[in-house]
Amino acid sequence: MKSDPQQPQPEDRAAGNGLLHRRAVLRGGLGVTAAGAFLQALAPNAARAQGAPAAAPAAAVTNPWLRVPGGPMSEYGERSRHEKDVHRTIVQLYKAVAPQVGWCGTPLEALHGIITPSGLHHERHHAGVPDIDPDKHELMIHGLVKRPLVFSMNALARYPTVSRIQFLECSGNSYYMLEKEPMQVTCGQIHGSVSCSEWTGIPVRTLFDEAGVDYKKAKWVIAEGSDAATMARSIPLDKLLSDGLIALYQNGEALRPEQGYPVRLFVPGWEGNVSIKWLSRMKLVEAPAMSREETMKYTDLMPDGKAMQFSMEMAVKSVITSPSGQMTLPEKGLYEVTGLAWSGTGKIKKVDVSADGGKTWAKTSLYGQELQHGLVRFRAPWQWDGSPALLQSRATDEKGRVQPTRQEHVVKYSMKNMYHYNAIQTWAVSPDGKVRNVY
Ligand SMILES: Nc1nc2c(c(=O)[nH]1)N[C@H]1C(S)=C(S)[C@@H](COP(=O)(O)O)O[C@H]1N2
Ligand SMILES: [Mo]
Repeated sequence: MKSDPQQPQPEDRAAGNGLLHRRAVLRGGLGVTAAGAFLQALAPNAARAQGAPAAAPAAAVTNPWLRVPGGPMSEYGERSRHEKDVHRTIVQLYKAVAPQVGWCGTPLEALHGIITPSGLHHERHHAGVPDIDPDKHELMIHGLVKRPLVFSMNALARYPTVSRIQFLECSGNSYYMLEKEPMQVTCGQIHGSVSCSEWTGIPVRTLFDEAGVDYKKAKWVIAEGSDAATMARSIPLDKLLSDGLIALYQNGEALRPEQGYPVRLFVPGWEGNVSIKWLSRMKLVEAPAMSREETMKYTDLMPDGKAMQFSMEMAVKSVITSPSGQMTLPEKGLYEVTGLAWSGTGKIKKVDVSADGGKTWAKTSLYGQELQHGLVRFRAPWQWDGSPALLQSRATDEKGRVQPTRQEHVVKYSMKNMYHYNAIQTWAVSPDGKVRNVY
């Protein structure tokens, strides 16, 4: 019997319920291979591109932008006005009394690649975004040091810098997944308190060496911001010496005010809360300060009612960003299952995806894997046959740590613990193409 070129061949299948090998889709030209035939079905205009006569006059010829000159240059660019639907969703828990307190997640479902545009970076402010004049802002390093130092922003700008592409995740990210019923919102509204930028700045070690830190005595650093919350966290000195960054720039330009302009601490792979924005001082001390943010907040409630402190490393995690919650697949056929993976404990080694709720798993191709604490983009082709599917992704890091299931996560902590949720996300696709969050 002749095989149907529209259908994937047995050797194209990577796992159950339609997951394909990437090579099956990428090899060969349009219409030549079986997978090429699916691609052609996705692009009804492909025939025109291949030289076949167009069925109707091409609309492109009558489009006004082809006949009149376009707009002028601009001094600072904006995205297309047709892209305004891509935005953060603002959450204000105390809107009436404190509208500036809250957070807004990155719309992960609308992103491509691994860099978060600065205008879509997630935000979390405890007392709003201060409007800081860099000429009046200073950074002080003091405590267990030989020479307490105060830096103007102009002085900081003269130090040697390094750049790194790294994620920043709020430890409260995904806590909506502890709701009794799965919330029916977008991927970004649940998991979007993670973003990834190219951060440029001065290694913390450079400034600590200059201040002459008493490395025998000092064990912790209290970092404080100059927003109205004067948020402060204690951070182990060793961590800051190994990769802490005094960040001045984000994606090639000065930090955005929302991200800590003119200077923030950046602590790679650790919960966002310790990356103090609007950084004004770092005090070298022997023991942690036991600030509000490390006693009543940002501790992990355990099943026995005790709370664990200083669990600042972010765990291995991933989420499928497309298809994802609130999307509708228009028809059966070929889709790319894609998403993001990250880990505070090491590089991402692999991400597997399942279309049958975890019964069978397929490998994905990874982009950004070489980055230490970057976001990794994973991709796998999926031929949806119109039947119900349960899409999942599962990340493994280089130390062999594997993302847990939701069931495994919720028994590890108290159900009231708000932090460090990293379980596998399941998106259910129903025959009408609707994608929902399910447990
Ligand atoms: N000074 C100060 N630093 C801060 C905060 C803050 O409110 N004030 N929020 C913290 C929290 S909880 C997180 S998750 C990150 C968020 O950084 P972002 O807004 O750049 O995403 O900043 C941290 N640093
Ligand atoms: Mo946070």
